[in-house]
Amino acid sequence: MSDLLTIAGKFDLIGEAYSCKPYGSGHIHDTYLLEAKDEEVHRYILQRINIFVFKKPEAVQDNIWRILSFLKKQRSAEDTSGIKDLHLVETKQGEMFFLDSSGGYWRCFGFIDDTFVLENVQNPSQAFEGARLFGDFLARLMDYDPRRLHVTIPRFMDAEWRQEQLTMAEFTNPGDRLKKAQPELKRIRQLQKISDQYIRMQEALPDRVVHNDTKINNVLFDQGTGKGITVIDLDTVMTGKLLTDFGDMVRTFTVQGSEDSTDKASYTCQAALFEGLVSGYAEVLAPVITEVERANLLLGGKIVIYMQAIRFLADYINGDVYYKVTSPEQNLLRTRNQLNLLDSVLEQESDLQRIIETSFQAI
Ligand code: ADP
Ligand code: GN1
Ligand code: MG
Repeated sequence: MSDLLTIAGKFDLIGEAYSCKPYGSGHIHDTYLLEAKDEEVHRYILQRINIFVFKKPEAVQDNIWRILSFLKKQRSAEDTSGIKDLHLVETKQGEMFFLDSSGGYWRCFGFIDDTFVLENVQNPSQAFEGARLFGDFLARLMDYDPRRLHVTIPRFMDAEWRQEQLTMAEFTNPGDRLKKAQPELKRIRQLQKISDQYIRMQEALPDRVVHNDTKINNVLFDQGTGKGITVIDLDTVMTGKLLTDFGDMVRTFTVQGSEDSTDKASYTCQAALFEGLVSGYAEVLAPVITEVERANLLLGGKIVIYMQAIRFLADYINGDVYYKVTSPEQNLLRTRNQLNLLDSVLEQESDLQRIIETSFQAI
């Protein structure tokens, strides 16, 4: 704790830091809730950036700073949306991160009070709200020149690259887990056509500044109104395609169980939640989405779930080097859940496509 408080003291906080405890359930960084006080308590999020995942943490922080500055300038005084953007807290030296003596990169954000995070969507209106928020984020960044952003993880949403990574894992088999992964590898091979289809058509999709991690627990909801108010986790904001932002919402907004669920039935696509999601996205993006994007939204869902199955399986075979795990077969279970979800999307494909058509027509 005292080390954490020493690190906290490097940032330009209001008051004196007195408490710092692990917080949240993200898979990537070490996240802490930091409290400081003068006459009152001030809360912050302190994070140690995962430098195995983000090889250039300076670039990550530079991107976040650029994006937040742009959003701040763009928001007019009359804005009544209730949407709040993250606030990056500088170090006392005016830097965007603190580098400790053992090479750890630390950063700090203002804690957005009176909010809650969902690990699962419970009803269609929450799916609507989350999608409205991620749609708003994309729409507000439409005028931001994507060339000004660093690439924080190369080929992040590149289906070919994800397949190559799985092949490399199979080839090297460093965790000696290949045998156990055979049924999942077989199913992934059978689903290869999803990737072929996406790769063929992605050239027709416009490049946009996208969030790239539109998972439900990267949205903060207002405790009073239940409305989505802040998009967090901006590390992967880069040039990309709208389809994969939509797709990660299909992956995380339409299921009732967690990625680690042992109840297979809870990890299937619920049409009512999907409808909420699509309506929220359509509400903000219908005026700007291109015809080819709209027509292929569902393919976005399929490719992201497919890539996520590959990513969890490659990490399982590699010996759990990327995602945080608490048990040895967790990444294999996560893979199975993704494949189960993908099967359920494929089974309901025509119904889901109809929902997309009607939701966009209604706007
Ligand atoms: P990871 O990349 O590991 O997912 P996140 O940046 O998403 O890290 O943060 C992890 C969790 O911390 C989030 O799911 C959320 O619960 C919480 N969190 C992060 N930033 C804030 C913030 N500014 N205010 C309130 N909660 C936050
Ligand atoms: C990670 O950081 P977090 O937990 O929001 C991952 C996403 C995956 C997700 C799977 C930088 O997201 O790409 O989709 O886990 N983030 C990174 O749950 O790899
Ligand atoms: Mg997160």
